[in-house]
Amino acid sequence: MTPATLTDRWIPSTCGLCYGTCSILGHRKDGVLVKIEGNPASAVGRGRLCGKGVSGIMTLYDPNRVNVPLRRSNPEKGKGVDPGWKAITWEEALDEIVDRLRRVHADDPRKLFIQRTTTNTSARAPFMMFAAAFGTPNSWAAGGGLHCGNGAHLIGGIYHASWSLVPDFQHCKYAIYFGASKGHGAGHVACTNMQQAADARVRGMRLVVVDPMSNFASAKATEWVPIRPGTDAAMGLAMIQVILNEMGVWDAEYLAARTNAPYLIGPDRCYVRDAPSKKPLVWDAGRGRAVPYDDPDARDLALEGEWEMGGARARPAFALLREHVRQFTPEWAETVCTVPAATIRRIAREFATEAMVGSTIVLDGKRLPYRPVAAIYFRGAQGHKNSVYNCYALELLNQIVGAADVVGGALGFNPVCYGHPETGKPWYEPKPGPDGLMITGTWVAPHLPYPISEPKHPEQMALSGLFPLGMFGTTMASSDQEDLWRRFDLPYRPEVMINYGANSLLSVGNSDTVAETLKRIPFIVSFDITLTEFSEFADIVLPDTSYLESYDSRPNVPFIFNHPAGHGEWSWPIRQPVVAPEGERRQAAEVLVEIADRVGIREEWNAVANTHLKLDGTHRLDFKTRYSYEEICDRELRSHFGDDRGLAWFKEHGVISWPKRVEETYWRPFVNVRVPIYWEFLVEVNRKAKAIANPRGLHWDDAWYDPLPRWLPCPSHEVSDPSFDLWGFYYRDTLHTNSYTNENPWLDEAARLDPYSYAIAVNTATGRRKGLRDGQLVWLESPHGRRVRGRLRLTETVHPEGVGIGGCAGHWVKTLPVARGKGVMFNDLLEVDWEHGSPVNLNLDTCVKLRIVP
Ligand SMILES: Nc1nc2c(c(=O)[nH]1)N[C@H]1C(S)=C(S)[C@@H](COP(=O)(O)OP(=O)(O)OC[C@H]3O[C@@H](n4cnc5c(=O)[nH]c(N)nc54)[C@H](O)[C@@H]3O)O[C@H]1N2
Ligand SMILES: Nc1nc2c(c(=O)[nH]1)N[C@H]1C(S)=C(S)[C@@H](COP(=O)(O)OP(=O)(O)OC[C@H]3O[C@@H](n4cnc5c(=O)[nH]c(N)nc54)[C@H](O)[C@@H]3O)O[C@H]1N2
Ligand code: SF4
Ligand SMILES: [Mo]
Repeated sequence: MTPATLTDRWIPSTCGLCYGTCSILGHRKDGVLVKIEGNPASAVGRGRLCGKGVSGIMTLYDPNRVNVPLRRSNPEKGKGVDPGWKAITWEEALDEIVDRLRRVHADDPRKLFIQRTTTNTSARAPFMMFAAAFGTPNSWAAGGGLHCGNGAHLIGGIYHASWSLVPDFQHCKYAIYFGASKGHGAGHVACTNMQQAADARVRGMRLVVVDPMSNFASAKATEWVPIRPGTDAAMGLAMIQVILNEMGVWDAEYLAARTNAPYLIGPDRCYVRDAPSKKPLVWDAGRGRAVPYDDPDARDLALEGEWEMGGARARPAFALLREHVRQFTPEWAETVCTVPAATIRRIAREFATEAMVGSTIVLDGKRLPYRPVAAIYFRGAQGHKNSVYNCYALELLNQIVGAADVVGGALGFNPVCYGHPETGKPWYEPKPGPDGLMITGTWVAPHLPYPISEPKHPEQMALSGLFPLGMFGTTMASSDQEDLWRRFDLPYRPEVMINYGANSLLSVGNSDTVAETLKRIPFIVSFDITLTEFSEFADIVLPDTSYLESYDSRPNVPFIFNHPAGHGEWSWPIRQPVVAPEGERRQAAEVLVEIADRVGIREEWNAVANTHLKLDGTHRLDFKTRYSYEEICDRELRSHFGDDRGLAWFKEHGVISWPKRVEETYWRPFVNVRVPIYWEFLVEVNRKAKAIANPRGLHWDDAWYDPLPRWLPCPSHEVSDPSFDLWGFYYRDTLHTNSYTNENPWLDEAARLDPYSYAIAVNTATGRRKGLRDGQLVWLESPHGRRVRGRLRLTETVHPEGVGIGGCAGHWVKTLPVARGKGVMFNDLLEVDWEHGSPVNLNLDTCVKLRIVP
């Protein structure tokens, strides 16, 4: 121990036990981390930590951490097959990796496949940058995005210029959660939101939770509404029908000024356009004629009516929406989603009444729209084949009453930022794009949610060229991957895979399918902190530092990913080592810098870093020099906060904070952009994608590409064998993060004390009817013949048709002795193929029809 470490210090950093990235203080005594607490100086967490955050110390000091590079000696790969690990030196490991990568780079860079976990956000920038510098379009986050974000982030981006949304906890009076637990068991910016949700409860905010199981949000809610999995759009659409047609409530001013509701639609379902400018037309009732949507003199844009335009009839998009939803009566919805029509009607009425359309409030001396209601959706509602329509339909609830990014409404995570008062950085705001519709001011995925790119013959493993609404696709690990690739003549196959942490064996779908896809990849490198089920398939494992031993200048992926919404402060924290790394562990980002250099892509890497991290002026990297990742972090911080506030300043202070302006939090009235309540662009996307897919024999159903949302069934809703009478779904346990923390002994102990964490929850009446007992071991069987076993918990808190399974459990490797054999591996019941993916964004369907076999 050096004298420098023989100290007693609290070191500010960032939690990495889930993507919530709460700011922490690590108490280091004589070089040993003895305690983790929340950092009250940061708006991210506000000094609070969840139980997982506190337990990070056990992950850091896990005796099963990987400490040296490893090479497999057993060429045979398979689930449960011992790789025969042999320790090698870093030099040997890097030589072999670089040799492979050089060959792939020279031959076809697309043969490199990169996988990273969303759980530790520090992977995001360096691995995305490496993929871009290397020239491969093939990267994904395993179960991340595929389960939680393809639809939700797309809709969040299109409507809020944000990754996702939360209620304005400070002002909202009535929030409805559809399959989300933000501010409770999981979700984004968890710890700040938990405090804010608690304060909102004290203030009297009503919370209605629509969920097949009464989980962590429902436990604190005013009302739990049990719903059949995968049917949220049915309930959402029926609510819209009640609000628009039974109640006749909508926010005409907002819809006319900030959405495409007034755009005229012709019989071809497309915009009627102005001849010279090609701009969509609206009907100016003030002047009694059609004008381009952005005509500055237009006074009264019509939302309803019908006009003859160039020999055809044209109607405003809003009129079409109103007409479209008439078919979705609450009585119809009840047959689909099982929520009683009277309940749907009541909740719709409560929502629209509480919205107080037309009301305003004065904050910071500014008169602002006040709509204290929010419809929130996330993983539960979006994790389905019908992901896009579910989120689209639910978001329209916010849109029709004008409750988006205004006081009390549904808030995106910080889509507008005017920067630190001294530097004006970071600065971004949404801007109008094609046809006046909003383009996000900042974004973290490779492509923007809008404008939607033109479908092209796909040349990516995920076929993403053909499915421009998706982030990630099932074909990265599907059973029909080879068939689909052949159909589209994919000109290469993955040859090298680099993984950062993600455990795709557990997190994607059934592990047999995922294993088969991995076995076909000739060379796999995995950066790991412990040896997981994924590591079993690796050729080389590199010992990574954990979040408590690493640098990151942007752990919260500023700011739209994991920074609290709502009024208050901006905080930009960093992540820094709380203790020095043990053994030969090296931070993956530093290793990537070295690999990039040795492969010969230093210039590309530096160029990508300049744009990705928005380095400016003297902080830009010149192409010839090699910079350590730590130095790149320093330059990013100085670019934003000035030369006095580089990494050294942040190591000392941990976080920089400044007040939010009201125009940033409640930006909607201040930024002149529109959002689409009618997805005209889908007509063209469908036409082009279909023209490419049909000749390749891919079954194409236009119903998924309607410009207005509808409910379409998932495969689980179409199973005809009556013996499969239940719906399986999963939920996050508040005690665990995905498959990661099952190995943490404190969290495992807590989970073993919890009756539900590792069990199968079934409704008591359903269980009794089947003659099942609480605590009994049973098999769950899918219509595809997949089976998992677990212990039953009979409870009133699950939908009578539901089978609720906590977390992402079921580890089998000996190197995870705490996690091994715990919990139920729900994903082993899921198919991963074209049929079980969304034909719009390739999201995976995560509900499955089941039967219980004692
Ligand atoms: N049944 C079920 N399936 C799910 C989910 C679920 O809740 N239940 N959730 C879904 C969702 S939304 C997501 S995002 C995915 C998540 O799926 P994954 O991305 O696979 O995430 P985790 O299961 O959390 O596994 C994270 C892995 O990263 C490793 N890790 C953690 N920190 C570090 C680090 O600093 N360095 C390195 N090298 N490795 C590290 C951990 O050891 C762990 O193995 O799973 C999806 N699948
Ligand atoms: N404690 C904890 N926190 C986490 C994570 C974690 O693993 N553990 N993971 C992080 C990640 S990667 C993500 S993506 C977020 C996800 O955060 P959430 O969106 O909150 O994730 P879930 O708990 O998977 O799903 C929310 C609810 O949806 C319900 N649900 C399932 N199917 C349906 C359905 O068809 N319709 C409706 N209405 N509800 C349904 C579930 O029962 C659950 O209560 O959390 C993040 N935070
Ligand atoms: S919510 Fe996530 S980031 Fe925050 S303390 Fe808990 S585990 Fe850490
Ligand atoms: Mo996720």
